[in-house]
Amino acid sequence: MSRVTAEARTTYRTCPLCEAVCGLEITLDAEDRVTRVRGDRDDPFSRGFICPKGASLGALDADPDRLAEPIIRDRATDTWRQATWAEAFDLIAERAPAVLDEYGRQAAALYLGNPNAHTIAGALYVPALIRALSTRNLYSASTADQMPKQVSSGLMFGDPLTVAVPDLDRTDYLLMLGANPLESNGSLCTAPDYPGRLKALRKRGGRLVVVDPRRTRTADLADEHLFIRPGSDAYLLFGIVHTLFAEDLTDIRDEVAGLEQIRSAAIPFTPEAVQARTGIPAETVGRLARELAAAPTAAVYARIGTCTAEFGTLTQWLVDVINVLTGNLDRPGGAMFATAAALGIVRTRPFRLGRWASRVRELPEAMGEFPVATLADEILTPGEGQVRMLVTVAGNPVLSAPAGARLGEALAGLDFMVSVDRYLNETTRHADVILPPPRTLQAPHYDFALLQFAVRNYARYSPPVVALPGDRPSEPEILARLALSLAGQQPEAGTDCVAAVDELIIAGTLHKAGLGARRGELIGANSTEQRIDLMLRLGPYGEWNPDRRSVDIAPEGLNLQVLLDNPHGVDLGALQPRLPGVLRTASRKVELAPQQLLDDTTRLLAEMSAARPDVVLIGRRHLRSNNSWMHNVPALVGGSNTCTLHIHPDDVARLGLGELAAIESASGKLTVPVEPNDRIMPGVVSLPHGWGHAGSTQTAAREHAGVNANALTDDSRIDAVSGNAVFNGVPVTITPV
Ligand SMILES: Nc1nc2c(c(=O)[nH]1)N[C@H]1C(S)=C(S)[C@@H](COP(=O)(O)OP(=O)(O)OC[C@H]3O[C@@H](n4cnc5c(=O)[nH]c(N)nc54)[C@H](O)[C@@H]3O)O[C@H]1N2
Ligand SMILES: Nc1nc2c(c(=O)[nH]1)N[C@H]1C(S)=C(S)[C@@H](COP(=O)(O)OP(=O)(O)OC[C@H]3O[C@@H](n4cnc5c(=O)[nH]c(N)nc54)[C@H](O)[C@@H]3O)O[C@H]1N2
Ligand code: SF4
Ligand SMILES: [Mo]
Repeated sequence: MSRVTAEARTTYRTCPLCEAVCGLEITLDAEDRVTRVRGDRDDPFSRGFICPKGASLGALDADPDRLAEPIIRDRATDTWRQATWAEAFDLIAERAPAVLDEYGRQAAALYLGNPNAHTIAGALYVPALIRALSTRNLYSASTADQMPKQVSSGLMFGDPLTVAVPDLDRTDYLLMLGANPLESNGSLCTAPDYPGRLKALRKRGGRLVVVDPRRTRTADLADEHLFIRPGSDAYLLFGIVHTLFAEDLTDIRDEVAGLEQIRSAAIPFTPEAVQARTGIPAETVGRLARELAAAPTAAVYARIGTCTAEFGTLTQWLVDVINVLTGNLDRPGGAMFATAAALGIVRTRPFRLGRWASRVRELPEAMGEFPVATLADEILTPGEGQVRMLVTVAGNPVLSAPAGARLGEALAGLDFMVSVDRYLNETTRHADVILPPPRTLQAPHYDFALLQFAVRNYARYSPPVVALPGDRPSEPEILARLALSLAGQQPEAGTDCVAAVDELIIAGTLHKAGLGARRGELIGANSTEQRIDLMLRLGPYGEWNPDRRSVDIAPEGLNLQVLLDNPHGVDLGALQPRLPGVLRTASRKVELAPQQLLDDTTRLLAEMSAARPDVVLIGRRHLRSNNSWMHNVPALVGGSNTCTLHIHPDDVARLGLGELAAIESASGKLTVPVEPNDRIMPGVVSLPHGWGHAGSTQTAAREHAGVNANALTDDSRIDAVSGNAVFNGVPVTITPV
């Protein structure tokens, strides 16, 4: 396969495919085709680590089914044709204003998918699109993912982006719940080579405890694995909190508010009381509390399995409550806050939740968004403010949102829909126009979002590897022109829409910093790079920051030139304590007992002894998967990466199942291949999400179609505090087929 020509070249850049931000070494041939991808051994953070997805970046890039040009759908015949960029934007400029004029601004909705967290377009240019739409109907994958963590962090620390991560490389004890980094490579904990870091933890004498309804590959690596009934992590954690108080094991080092309230809230949750709900023996709960308190340093970390559950926000809160009570918040080896190099959003006022509510179900906004679990309601329910037009950017909510099948039906009834996406898929097939971004290698890369959650401070900028032809819009330009077109406007010929957006922001930021005169000093090949330069200069290590944290790599302060000179990335040191400076709460203390969370504990208590369903559904991830959109790479699908129902052999026998089973929930019914698996708890079954490609135009994906697990999840069940979707613990009945 690999064809090395005289003009072959090797370049380096960050992998954009998951949160691990690995450095890649990419070899291209003379025609700019990828011939080899390896881990970048000179990256100080990832040190050569790579996974099968990163290694397939070339195959993904070469995918013949990836859209190269815009396509437009004829609604009457439901057929697609290629279009020019001008045609595509003209159509949007004609159709969108008509919908908005007739029904008002709230008739427009925007859905932002997961890859926005991995692109410069998502970080720097989506905000302009949001402003242009000026609708409250904003939705994203965040409410199918980590919103509970952001809400709990917002309420405890005052800023939803101030998220504590386990100090993986230094901790002596890690209690991990609902995460499987051996498959996912980590989440809200940016740590390339997570598996290697866990092995190192054990090698230096540390202890790893994994809590999961499945004995995962991560559990195999642990000192101890505990099965837990889906959706019950808040009970387990409350049992630990209870024990810490009852046995006088607390060691609080931070300035906190609400200590007495959390102490009394924990009283009913004795280890004995929570045992039946969690399935974890009372002695074990007590022992975990004692171990956490006794370890020289310890961290509790809980991820998606615990977020996408009914008490997701309470669980995330209790994680940090335990980190505080055991003296581990903000200390080396505990749970710490990263210091990302680029200037982020400067929050001056404390985070607030529920500043407005959704129209149909009156669900509270969080971080300016409504829960994706109510997007279908807003489209399907008539009345003033009904959503009639949708823009999606890098998302596939028909496969990723709860009750996704219902959402798909809702999309079919929209008046107008535009998608910015690489593929024609289960969601974008409902669009009128699809605007595809260029090749990944044609875009610059910087991880604005993920480096805020890193286990080591680090920065890396990757310029485009392959030049973009002059007439081909970049994704930032697509977003900027889309923003104009939605308002019925067209840029004048020759206008650089991206530069126009950047100029406003650069000027505003310089003005606020009192540096208006220094515009000319910013470096960079274009306005995007100049913006990054500015964010680095004003950031915590920045050349223009008088209080900067000094680092060896840039004694005069960080700027874009330093990153250009260090294409493998720069190490900015181990995490450092940041309290109390990082706090944005009104009290300027860590809030241990925010009222909105205390209120939800009443419900938690009431549910403790509620009758439990016989069988519940959870999800799972596979190392070679990436939500819904990498199933068209032949090397990644098949084998163990298939859409089967994992079910305990005892349940197979009890339910009399053969090769296929019918699985039914309150939302839908599917027929699935049965895969007996003794690594899952009896009474729990697992189906991965992101499948259901029957009828897809993507050749390989269609051959490995699978079913849409989110046809079974229920959009009426959410985490009450954050509005997050509930994917785990869905009651189902299973019958032989
Ligand atoms: N290979 C691969 N990597 C990925 C992705 C992918 O699709 N494939 N997706 C990326 C994305 S978008 C994200 S957000 C991250 C997620 O990263 P992780 O949070 O590590 O996600 P998962 O691997 O799904 O692990 C979740 C675990 O929670 C368990 N679980 C389910 N219900 C419960 C419960 O009620 N309690 C407890 N304690 N555990 C439970 C599941 O069995 C599963 O093992 O992964 C990212 N990385
Ligand atoms: N049942 C169940 N459902 C889940 C989960 C679960 O664990 N269980 N996990 C949830 C989680 S954590 C997440 S994050 C969501 C993900 O939900 P989504 O973000 O809605 O889904 P993805 O499958 O990640 O879709 C990404 C889309 O972006 C496109 N894309 C890829 N790269 C780019 C790019 O550079 N630019 C543009 N414009 N488009 C691009 C892809 O073609 C694809 O259509 O799913 C959630 N859904
Ligand atoms: S672990 Fe994530 S970032 Fe690293 S190579 Fe794999 S997909 Fe890319
Ligand atoms: Mo996610």
